[in-house]
Amino acid sequence: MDIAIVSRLGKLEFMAQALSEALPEARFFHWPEPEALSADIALCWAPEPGVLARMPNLRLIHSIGAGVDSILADPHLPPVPICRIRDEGLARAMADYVLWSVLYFHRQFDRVIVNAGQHIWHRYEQRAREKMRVGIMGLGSIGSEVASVLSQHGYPVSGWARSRKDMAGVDVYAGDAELPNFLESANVLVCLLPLTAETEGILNHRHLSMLPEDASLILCSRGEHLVVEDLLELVKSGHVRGAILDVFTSEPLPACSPLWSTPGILVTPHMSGLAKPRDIASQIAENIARLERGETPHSVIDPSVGY
Ligand code: OXD
Repeated sequence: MDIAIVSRLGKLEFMAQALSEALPEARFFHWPEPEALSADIALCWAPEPGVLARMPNLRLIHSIGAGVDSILADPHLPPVPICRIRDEGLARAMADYVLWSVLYFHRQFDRVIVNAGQHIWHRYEQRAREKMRVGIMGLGSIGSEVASVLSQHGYPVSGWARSRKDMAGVDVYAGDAELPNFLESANVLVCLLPLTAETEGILNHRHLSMLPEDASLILCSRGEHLVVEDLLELVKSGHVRGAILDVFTSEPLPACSPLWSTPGILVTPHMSGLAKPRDIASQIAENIARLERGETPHSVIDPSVGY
């Protein structure tokens, strides 16, 4: 079995290393080595468009992350299944990140940190947890975990998804028609949507202005969801209180980006959830074994919806 690792980020040695323990007989090639083009399986992160179409033996494309947007951006994909990573550890880590971020705004650490820098002792009134409604955009495996952790911590939680779902303890809104009502009630908006043509730029002036006064944003899906200038304008005008941003259209975020220095905005380095290479490798190995047995691999995505 020949496995190609195809990424514009260069050689992902850690992936070959983790997988060779699980698949000792496999041979690994890193695109652009010419042998990579004859591989049966492609493990991808941001592949160069057109490369996968040049692999005649390809039977499976596997993302090495939870997202597949960087694969689906290739307009010439061959007709083989595309799988993603679905990792409980990653979902739990993202839930921790979001919980911390919600507490940061709820308990006003954003303001206290600014005051501390100026040696100001000021005790803010404590806002009741019940009055901090958290609105989660995207109720897939990660969004559902985040919703359940926040609800267990006593926060009122709403969720918004393309289609309706039933989730205990979560007020679910669905589709474009219900987006305004969802946004109007969210004191903290958390974006965990997959990146698709429909969701790109969804965090724009129109939608962010629907949030109540003093609401905050937590973004840990993709940078392309956010229209940065619109957020900057709404934070400067005070309509949006602040934001914690973990993902950006260009990563690392360039030093000249105004996001680094705008008061109220905290930048973190795409750290909200990192799956362990060993866990990624064991899911990929399991999917390859299923393919060999003629079974459908786990976590196959639907390219027509984008996740
Ligand atoms: C992922 C990510 O998609 O880390 O796994 O963004």
